[in-house]
Amino acid sequence: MRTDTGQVFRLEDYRPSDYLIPRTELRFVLSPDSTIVTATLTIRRRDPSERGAPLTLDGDGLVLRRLELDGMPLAQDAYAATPDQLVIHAPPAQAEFTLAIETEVAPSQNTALMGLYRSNGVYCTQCEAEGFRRITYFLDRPDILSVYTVRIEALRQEAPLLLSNGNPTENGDLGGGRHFAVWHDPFPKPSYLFALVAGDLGVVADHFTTMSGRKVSLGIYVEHGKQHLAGYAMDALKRSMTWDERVFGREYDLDVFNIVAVSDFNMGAMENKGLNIFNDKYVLADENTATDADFANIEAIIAHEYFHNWTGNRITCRDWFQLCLKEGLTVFRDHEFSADQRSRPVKRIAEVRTLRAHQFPEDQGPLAHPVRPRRYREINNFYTATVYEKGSEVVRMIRTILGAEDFRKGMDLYFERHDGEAATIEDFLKAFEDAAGKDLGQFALWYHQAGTPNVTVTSSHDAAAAQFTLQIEQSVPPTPSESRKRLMHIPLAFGLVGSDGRDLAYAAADGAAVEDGVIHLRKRRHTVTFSGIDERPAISLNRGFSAPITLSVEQRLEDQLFLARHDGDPFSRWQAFNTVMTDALIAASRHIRDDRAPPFSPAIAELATAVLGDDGLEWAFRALALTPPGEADIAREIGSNIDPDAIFAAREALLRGIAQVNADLFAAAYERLADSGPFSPDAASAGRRSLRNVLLDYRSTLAGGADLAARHFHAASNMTDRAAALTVLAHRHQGTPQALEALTRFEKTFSSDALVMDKWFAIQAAAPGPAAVEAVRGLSAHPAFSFGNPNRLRSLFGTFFSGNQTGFHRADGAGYALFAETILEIEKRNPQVAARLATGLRSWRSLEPKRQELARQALVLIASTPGLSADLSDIVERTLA
Ligand code: 0A1
Ligand code: ZN
Repeated sequence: MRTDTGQVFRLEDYRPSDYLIPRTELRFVLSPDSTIVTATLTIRRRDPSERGAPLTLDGDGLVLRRLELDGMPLAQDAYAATPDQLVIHAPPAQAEFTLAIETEVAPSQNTALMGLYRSNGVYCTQCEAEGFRRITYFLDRPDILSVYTVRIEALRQEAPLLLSNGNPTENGDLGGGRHFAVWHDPFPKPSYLFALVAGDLGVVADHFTTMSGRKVSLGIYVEHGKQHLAGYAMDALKRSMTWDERVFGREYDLDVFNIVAVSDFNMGAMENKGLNIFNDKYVLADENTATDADFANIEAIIAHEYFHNWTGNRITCRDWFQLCLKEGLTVFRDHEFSADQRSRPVKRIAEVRTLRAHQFPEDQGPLAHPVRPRRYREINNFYTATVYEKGSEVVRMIRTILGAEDFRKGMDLYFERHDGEAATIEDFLKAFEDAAGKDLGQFALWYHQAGTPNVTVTSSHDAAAAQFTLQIEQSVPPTPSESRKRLMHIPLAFGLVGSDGRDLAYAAADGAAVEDGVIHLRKRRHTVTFSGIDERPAISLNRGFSAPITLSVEQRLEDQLFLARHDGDPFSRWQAFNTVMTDALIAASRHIRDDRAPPFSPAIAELATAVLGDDGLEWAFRALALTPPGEADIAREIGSNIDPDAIFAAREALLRGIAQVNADLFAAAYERLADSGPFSPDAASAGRRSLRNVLLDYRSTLAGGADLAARHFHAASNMTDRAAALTVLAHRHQGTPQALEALTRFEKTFSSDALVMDKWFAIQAAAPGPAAVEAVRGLSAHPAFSFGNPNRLRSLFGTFFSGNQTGFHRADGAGYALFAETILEIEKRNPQVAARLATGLRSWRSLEPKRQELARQALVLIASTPGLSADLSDIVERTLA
C-alpha cells in the first residue's frame, strides 16, 4: 500500500521525459506466489546530444532480482533500487541502449487489485492509472508510448489460456506440463494499457468484418459454464463496432478483439488494447439474473471500452491531468451510441438524472474539481463523475455550438492530427476551432473552472408591442481553491411555447446571442427581446439539457403544468413535471418538520393521470415522468440544513396521494402492462416493465400493498420484476411476513450466484429507517459476503452510505460510526475501494447541525488514523477541508 506522502502533482510541472522506451519485451513466468517478470526495455534519449541525466524508473512495492545494461550486469554503485524507484545514475552515452530488469511479484497476495493479481484463480492485470509499476520498473506515464511483445509461460493445467494485447504470434509446449504464448501489439501504447490474462476460462467466439473488409476474431472469456450469459455482451460489441464505423468513421485495427470477465475488479471495465478486462457484472446477463438496467449498462460499457480504442488508445493522454480527454469524450460517444440503439429522449433523461445525482453533489461540495484538474495527490481519486459525466456534457456542448457537421469535421481533424500521439485538451479544442473556424477560448473554461453555473431568468411580456423579454443572469459559485470565477459561454437551447402547445415564431433582438434556437450566454447579464409575440408564452429553457447548469426560472405553476403536458421537447416536458414534483416535495418536507400535514396541489395527481394516459408517449418516458425525485435529489435541491427523515416522509406522502387519486386508473394500467410473450431486453419491453413497476411502487402505498407486491414477486418471470417487487417489500413493507418470505425465497434461489446476491444485499442496504445500520452490519457476516470483493463491498456498504438517506444518516450517528469502522477495515486490503466508499460523506456539510457534527467526527476519526493510504487520506482531508 502506498502510504500518504503528501506529495502534490501539478499540471504546470509537466516536462517531457528525457528518455523514451520505443520497445518493451516482457516475459512472465507465472506462479501464484512468485511470478518472475523480465522486462527488456529499449531505451532512447529524447535528445541524443543531451547527456548525463540519470534515468529514474517508477516502481511500487517491487523486488529487484537482476539488472543488466546492454547484456552486462550493472555494478552495485551504478544504480539504486528501492521498492518504489530504480535509478540508473549515469546511463551510457549512446543514443539507445537496453535495460533488462527482473522483478518478482506475488499475484495471490495482491489484494489492492492493481498490477498483476488473481481473481478466482485467474491471473489478470489492472494497470490504469499507475499499476504497471507494480509489475516492473518503467517510465509509467501515459506519454511514453512503446511497442510491446509479451511472452507468457505457465502450467498448462492451471492456465490453458494465455492472453495479452495485440495479435497472437506464437505458442508452444515447454515440457514439464508448462506452455507458452507470445503476443505482439504493433500499436505503440502507454503502459497503462498493458494487460495479461492467464487461466482456465470458457469462451464465446464470433467474428466481425470491418468496413474495409478485414476479418476480426472476437472472443468473450468467462468462467466455464457461463458462456450462455455472454451472448448479449457479444451482440452489443458487434453493434458498437458497426456504429463507430458509421457514425465516427472509425474502424478496428487488430486481428483479434478479446474481452475477459473477472469477478474481482475495482471499477467497471478497462480498455486495454485488444484485451478489454471487465467486471463480470458488466458482461454476464440473462433474464433470470439481470435487470433491464443491467442489460443497458452492459451495452453501454461494452461500447465505452470498445470506443476507447480510438479515443484513449490510438490517441491517448499526455498526462493524467488530461484524463477527460479520453473519458469525457468516450462517455459522450457511448451516450450517443445508446441513444441510437434505444430511445434518445429516454436516454437523455437518464443521463441527466445520473449527472445530477453524482456530478452535481461533487461539483457543489468539498471534492469539486475542474473537468481538467490542475493538481492531484492521488490520481485514482480523479476517476470521477466530473471527469466522466461533466466531461461528456462539455463535448456535447461543443457539438451544440458547432452543429453536427462541423463537430464531425473537428473529430476527423483530431484523429488525423493526433493518431499515435499523447494529446492534451488544448489539442482537442484546437481541432474543433480549426475545423469550424470558431473561437472556443471562453468555452474552454468548462474544462478549467469547477462548479455548477447557475442561471436565473425572469421574463416580461408587452402585449401592445408584441414583445417578450428575457432577463438572464449567470453566476458560478466559488469552489475549493477557486474563489473567483470567470464568465462562461453557456449554450441554452430554448423555445417559446404558445397556448396551442406549439413553439412560437419570433425575431430576436439580441441577434448575437440567439442562433438556431440556442441563446449563447457569454456575459453576466443578457436581455433578449423577441418580437412578434402576441401572447405570453411559457418558456422552455435548457431544452435537451443543453448545458450542465442549475436553472432558476421565475415561472408560474400553471406554466410548469402546461409545459409538462405540451412542451415539444421531451426532455423539457419531463423536466417540467419533475420540477413541479420537486417544488411540492420541498414544501411538504418543510411542513413535516413543523409537524404540519403536507399539502399537495391536486394538479399533480391530475398531471400523473394525463401522463399515464398519453399513448403518444413511450412507456419508458411515462415511467420516468411518473417517478418522483429521489430523496437525495430533494436533499440536493434543498441544499442545507437537511433532515432526511422529513424528506422521506414527504416523498411517501406524495406517492400515496397520487396513488389514491389514481387508484382505479393505475390498477387498470398495471393489469394491461402485464407480461405477455417471451422475454426480450429491448428498450420497448424494458419500458413496459419499468412503467408497470413504477405503478407497483405507487399502488403498494395503499391498503393491500404488501400482498400486491408479494403477488408481483411470485409471478415475476424475470429479474427486473422480481427485484422491483422485492424492493417494495423490503423497503415499504419491512418486517411483514410477505417481505421476510420473499427475502428468504430470493436468498435460497440465488445463494450461489454472487452477482444476484449483490442485488439482495443492495436492496436490504437501501431499506429506509433506523434498523438499517444493524441490518447492514449483520449482512456483512453473511456467508455470501466478502470484504475482499469490490462488488460485494459496493452493493452492501456503497449502497448504504450513498443510497440510504434515512438509514445511513440516522440521527444518533450510528451510521457514521459504521462508516468509519468499515472504511478503515477495507482500506487495509484495498485503499482504492475504501477511498471511493468514503465519498459517501462528501455532502456532510449540507446536513442539519447535529448530524453534521456526528459526520465530522467520523471523518476526523479516519483522518487521524496513522499510516493512512494516499487514496483515503486524500479523500478525507479534502472532504474535511
Ligand atoms: N479507463 C477505465 C476506467 C478504469 C480506471 C481505473 C481502473 O483501475 C483501477 C479500472 C478502470 C474506463 O473508463 O472504463
Ligand atoms: Zn473510459
